Amino acid sequence: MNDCIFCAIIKGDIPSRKIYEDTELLAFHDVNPQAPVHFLVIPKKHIRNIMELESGDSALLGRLLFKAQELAAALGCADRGARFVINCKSDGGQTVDHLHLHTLGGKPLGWPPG
Ligand code: DGP
Repeated sequence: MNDCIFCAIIKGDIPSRKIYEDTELLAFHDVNPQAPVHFLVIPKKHIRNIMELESGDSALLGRLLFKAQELAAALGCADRGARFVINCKSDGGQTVDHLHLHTLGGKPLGWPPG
């Protein structure tokens, strides 16, 4: 997708603070952190949002979730936990149309969201 910010990050055209990368996944710190730990894990495949997942994406999404768990633990969130969030479309507050899982931790987080 030519106009996708996260595809540009994957290509290296936009810099990011990468935490992890393999052939299918990229993880990087959020540019506007809402907690001491706030990173995103994205599939390199351009999937616009969670509503556009297909059955063939199951293993990819499983890997993505497990990677977020691993990285959250590595960043110190294993004992106290974290929040794992996927925003979707306008009502869900999605601002970047490339599927991404937020991981937020390092402090107690409020609930419910506003
Ligand atoms: P969402 O509202 O779920 O679509 O969140 C998108 C997140 O992406 C938001 O927390 C800010 C982050 N973000 C947007 N542009 C960039 C960028 O260029 N670099 C990084 N690292 N994060 C970005």
